Amino acid sequence: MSTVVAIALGGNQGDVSATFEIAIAKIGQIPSIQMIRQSRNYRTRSIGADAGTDYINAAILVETELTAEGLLDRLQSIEQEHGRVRTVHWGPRPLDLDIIRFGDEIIETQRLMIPHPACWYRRFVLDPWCEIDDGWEHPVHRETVSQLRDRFRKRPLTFGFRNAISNSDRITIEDVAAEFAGQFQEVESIDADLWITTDSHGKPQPRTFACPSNRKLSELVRFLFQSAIDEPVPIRS
Ligand code: A4P
Ligand code: MG
Repeated sequence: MSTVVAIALGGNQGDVSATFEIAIAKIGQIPSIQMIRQSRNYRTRSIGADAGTDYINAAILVETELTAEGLLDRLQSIEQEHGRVRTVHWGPRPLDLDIIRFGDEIIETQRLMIPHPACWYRRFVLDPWCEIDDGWEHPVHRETVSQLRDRFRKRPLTFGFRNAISNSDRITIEDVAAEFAGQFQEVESIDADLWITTDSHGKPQPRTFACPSNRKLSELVRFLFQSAIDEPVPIRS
């Protein structure tokens, strides 16, 4: 049985476009993988405190007879061949290969979270993904890839905070409004484009970002907003 899989590529060290070309060729040469489509490469502003210089991001769509874990093993060995040394979380890297979708499966194990938990709000993932798989519906958020992406193109975006402001690591709506002036508007209504909450119980809700209790809220909120609004720029080849 074969499964349609979307893979996100990212990198910000070395000649990333050349690395992508080699990595994509290697993925295509795995006997149980057939390449379907490849997006353009995009230049994207680096997200994360220690993330380093600009990234290049892209996405591919493949079909495979492998299991999700089997595919992850192969992708991780390709990452390692390109000199990935895991030091800082969200740190600079020559090549990052994330499985963003594995058929319609929802997988939550120690090694794998599928669909990728950040895929629905990061423009550097959504824009390339949209080019190759726009009509696929996210099984949790119940919106297609292009619907997820298009919501973040609106200006101003509307957002709501739930419980997040009482967290000991305080970030206020005023802080966010000052930092992202003109791009966001706070609303009380449930129809906000993006919700931030510290309730991480229960199933993830559409458009809601639940901050894990072990992460620094103010930092995560900044990264979240930045990755939701930063416009990726396609690179002409
Ligand atoms: N893992 C769990 N789920 C998956 C999945 N769906 N696909 C596990 C792949 N791996 C998955 O990943 C850590 C572990 O995640 C793996 O061992 C695997 O078992 P990692 O790649 O070693 O760690 P990481 O990349 O440092 O962490 P993470 O959370 O994956 O970082 P992100 O979220 O990938 O963010 N800015 C721009 N502009 N563009 C980027 O691409 N990327 C990052 C990294 C930061 N800033 C960026 C970009
Ligand atoms: Mg990764």
